[in-house]
Amino acid sequence: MNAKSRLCRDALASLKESHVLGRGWREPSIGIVHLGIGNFHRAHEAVYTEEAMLAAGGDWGICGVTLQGDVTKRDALMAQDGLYSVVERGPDGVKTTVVRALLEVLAMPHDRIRLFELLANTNVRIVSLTVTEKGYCRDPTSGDVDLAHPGVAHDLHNPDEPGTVPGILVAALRARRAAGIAPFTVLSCDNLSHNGAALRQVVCSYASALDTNLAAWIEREVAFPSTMVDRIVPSTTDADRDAALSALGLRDDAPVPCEPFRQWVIEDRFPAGRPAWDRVGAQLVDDVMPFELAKLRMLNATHSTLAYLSMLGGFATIDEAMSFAPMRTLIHAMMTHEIAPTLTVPRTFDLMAYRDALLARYSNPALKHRCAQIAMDGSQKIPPRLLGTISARLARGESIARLALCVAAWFVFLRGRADDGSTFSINDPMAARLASLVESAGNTPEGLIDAMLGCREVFDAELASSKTFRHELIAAVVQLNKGARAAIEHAALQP
Ligand code: CS2
Repeated sequence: MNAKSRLCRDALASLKESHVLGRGWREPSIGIVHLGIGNFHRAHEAVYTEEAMLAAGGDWGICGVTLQGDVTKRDALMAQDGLYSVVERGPDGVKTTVVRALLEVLAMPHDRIRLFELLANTNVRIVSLTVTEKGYCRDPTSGDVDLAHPGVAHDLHNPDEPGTVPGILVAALRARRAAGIAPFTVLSCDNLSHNGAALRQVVCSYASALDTNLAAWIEREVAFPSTMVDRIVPSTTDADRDAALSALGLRDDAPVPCEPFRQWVIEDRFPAGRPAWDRVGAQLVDDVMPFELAKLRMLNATHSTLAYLSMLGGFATIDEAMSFAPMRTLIHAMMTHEIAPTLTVPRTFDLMAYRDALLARYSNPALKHRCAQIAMDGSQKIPPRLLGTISARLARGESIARLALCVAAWFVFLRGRADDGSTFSINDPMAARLASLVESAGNTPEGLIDAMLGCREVFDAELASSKTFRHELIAAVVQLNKGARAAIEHAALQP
């Protein structure tokens, strides 16, 4: 088969054993519908699920759905029969593996009929999601569905033609209830605290706006287990396509780069059953919270810190930023002195070892994880990653200087200009609102801080009124105005 042949199911038999997750693959039927068919899902849940089927069978094939209206990803994957490569890039080299669990890809709104056909199918027992924080259409203050969200408003007026996550889930659950079919389990795999409960509240509050009896049924009958998901998965580049071609001898237009590390902690509540994820390394637990908080606060908060300081200081990738010694010192100290002390974890969970593993993962020179990718959606990421930690530290009168530096770096980042004068656009669902706040703030640190702290979608009134928080933010902006690298060096020298 010539090198330009496309990856396809007919070519699977020609692949080397090292390029598949295991022999004895039996094509399953679809048991999972996944909303948000981004790179993360394809390198995480899809891999665990294929391995679980290889280990213990089961019809847990995946239908992935993109909600963005763009058919490019659907067409690229369907041209390969849903197949794609996971290109693991570690310090010891590259490992390319073809994943077979993704059987079908749909694009909303084009494929709505097919989607709801599947969601009504009794063999579909799990609907999972990786739609990022902004996909939940949440009111940041109440946690209910944001009724002012244009997509939500549309769906409430057109409940049979939904396009949002709550709209789709409620329409599908309503149809199953009407048909007397047991509900599917709704499995959030996003970086949100209490992600299952958060999604449940959004879905039930949306359903209440349509039909309080339906909302009560969902509340009573539908499981929304929480999870903690972890794998660093950058966006796909041509280098990944080249790696897949050279490894497989087949063209793969949609490979997924990732690190070797992965972790999945899942609340074990699946009334309709689940794949044998516990057989392939996932941890099935009663309480995900300790793992979820540790990951959000230790990994995601330091990721955002690295991203915003790097966007200002001119580091393109996480590993490049970590090669700047004061940055490594800052991140190490942030986890050790300001984040880890706020966490309560099982005795077997060594937070300092977790910290050191994160520093090594960030320093992986093979991954080239772009800071700009992590810097996206700050209005959605800053609250769950940093503000709970800051509030906890303030309540105990403990220092927050490093945490405040990250928040201040996000504020300065919103000006859209790096220290070297280069400019960048702000990719955030609240970009227009944030831009107007920054513009109205003037040039003083106090003006910027007060304008941003007034943004109730991000800062609740109690935290915004903290004199200590405001003082630390102003001090951080004063340092950042001397240059991000200087601010990092200054922070690295603090005890
Ligand atoms: C990153 C996360 O892009 C980001 O915001 O912090 O995607 C991070 O790579 C994952 O949560 C790691 O598990």
